[in-house]
Amino acid sequence: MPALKHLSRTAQEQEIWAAIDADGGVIVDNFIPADLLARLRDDAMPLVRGHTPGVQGGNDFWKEFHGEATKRITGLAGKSTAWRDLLCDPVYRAMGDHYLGADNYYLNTGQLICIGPGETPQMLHRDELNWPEAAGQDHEITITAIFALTDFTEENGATVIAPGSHKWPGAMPDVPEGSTCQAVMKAGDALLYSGKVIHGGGKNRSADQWRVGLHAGFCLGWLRAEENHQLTTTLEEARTMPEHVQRMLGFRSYVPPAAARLGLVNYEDAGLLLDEA
Ligand SMILES: O=C(O)CCC(=O)C(=O)O
Repeated sequence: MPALKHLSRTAQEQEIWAAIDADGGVIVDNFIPADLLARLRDDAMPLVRGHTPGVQGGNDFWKEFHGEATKRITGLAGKSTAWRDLLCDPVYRAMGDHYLGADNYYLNTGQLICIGPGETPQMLHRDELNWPEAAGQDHEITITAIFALTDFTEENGATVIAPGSHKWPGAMPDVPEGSTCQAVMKAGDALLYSGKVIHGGGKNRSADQWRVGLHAGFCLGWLRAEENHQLTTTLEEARTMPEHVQRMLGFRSYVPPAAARLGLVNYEDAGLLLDEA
């Protein structure tokens, strides 16, 4: 039976990266300190209660991918100071720096994914196929964490993942029977995983449990992020945020290691707009 390794929050970063490299993902137990978890839940749960499941627009593929009994809440940076604090977590940042290069990435999305009773299994996928032309390289173009804000159980839709599938050839190979497991986690744990590993949200067989995860990944700075953070966060709000959060949301321009700058304003770094308040 395939399984993911569990590591403790105090594990050496190299040990965490080695587990991701070997299996495509790892669970870090107690990733989020208890006080921060409580603040995240205080911020998140009213949003979850006020949100309607399913998606309004889009085609049938999009509706199925989203999930008819799933609530997805984005634009979190403007809604939760706790999320901003988690975004600055040193191990989470180190994961981005290690796989994508320091200052070489942005937040792809930071969304609550709340899988409700009766939800069917999400189609299995690789996150990097958001950008098919850039996918399939030896290096990562995206790397993600799913933070458990409630317990993730087999019954309530814990993420399904195929350990080792980040090394399987082909864009989206078949997933043999018996090659997946579920990322069963306690609230506060985190699943960290490669953009190449095959995974998806699990089926929620419970009568009344909502599985709430904070699905938050990074992508290379020259890729278009899934979420349009600059339309959900105002310039005024961005000015109050830590510099790292401003950068993650794209309010600071991308200065790649060996090419032109991207995301400029008046042909200057967009960060000047923030600094000139
Ligand atoms: O919610 C989950 O467990 C995974 C969701 C996911 O992979 C996605 O929507 O891209």
